[in-house]
Amino acid sequence: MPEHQMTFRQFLLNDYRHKGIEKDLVFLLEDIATACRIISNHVRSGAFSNNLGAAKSTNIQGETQKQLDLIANDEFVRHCSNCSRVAALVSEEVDEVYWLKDDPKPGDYLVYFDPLDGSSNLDVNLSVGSIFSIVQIKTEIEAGDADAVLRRGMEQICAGYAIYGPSTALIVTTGNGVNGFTHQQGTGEFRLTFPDMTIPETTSEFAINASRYRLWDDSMRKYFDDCIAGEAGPRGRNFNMRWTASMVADVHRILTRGGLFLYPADKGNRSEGGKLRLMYEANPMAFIVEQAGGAATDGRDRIVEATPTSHHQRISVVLGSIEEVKLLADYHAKH
Ligand code: P6P
Repeated sequence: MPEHQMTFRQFLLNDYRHKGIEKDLVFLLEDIATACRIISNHVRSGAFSNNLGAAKSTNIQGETQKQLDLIANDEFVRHCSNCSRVAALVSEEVDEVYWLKDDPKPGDYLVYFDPLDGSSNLDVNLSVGSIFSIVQIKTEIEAGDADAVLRRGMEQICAGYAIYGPSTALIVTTGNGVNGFTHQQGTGEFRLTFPDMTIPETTSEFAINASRYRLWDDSMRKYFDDCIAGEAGPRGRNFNMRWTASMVADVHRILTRGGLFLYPADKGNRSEGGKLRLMYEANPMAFIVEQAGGAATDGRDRIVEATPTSHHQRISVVLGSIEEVKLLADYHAKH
């Protein structure tokens, strides 16, 4: 079978044999892929099961939860619980850390996830996704110790996302580059369709919620103004802008054709540290982007080096084509 038709399991077993990933990680990733298949089905049939609307609850972020947020969360919990190595789960949709067993050796995998990212796009039929991150703990931890899950992004052994768009795709890194698999109707397999994804070093496309311009710092405004000034301006070329309000979709576009994604802390969200969450949005996407040859910072420092103080903490996010990430840091230093 040509390499590009390789199934997710064949690819993972190849990495197990030749890249040293653990067999338990292969099984866990297959379970996560199954959860994503099921979530994809729920998303695509949401209109028939009246699932696109709001649940009667809010999450710790104060966001009204969609019914599908809760359904997706349950699928991740159910499938990650199959793996005896998983000690705890951290979900955007659940306030507390979810310890899978209360015994002295709870396991050495931690899984962090946003089960349905961008779910505000569900009722307008735009792409949404699931984001996950897996850390392997190298020290003994105690079940129930909430601080035990405060691990830096550098400790990740795996990160990925599923995008529920015109097709359902699964993008994964285990530290050996980034590979994308498309869900094949009929067989139900995720097949390798985007091998060795890399982000072009330069770009003329950025993604930001420009309605927050009035809240940005001067350096962020100057960078934005110079980009939209086009070829007559200081950048000497025209820029394009995209914003989908779904991080998974924006990051997937950047992985596919380059670009810069920005969600800076601003006067409107700085008291909380920004909008996007470190453990289950910024860290996994930063690991993926760096593995694809891009860069991911908080505007200055690498996101994966950030030391977490709470499992729902937020952070500024700038990620994508490495030259543009570096240039923005220069703007911050100068303005
Ligand atoms: P805004 C979705 O709620 C999310 O967490 C990311 O997926 C997305 O990039 C961002 O927030 C959108 O934020 O302020 O534009 O709605």
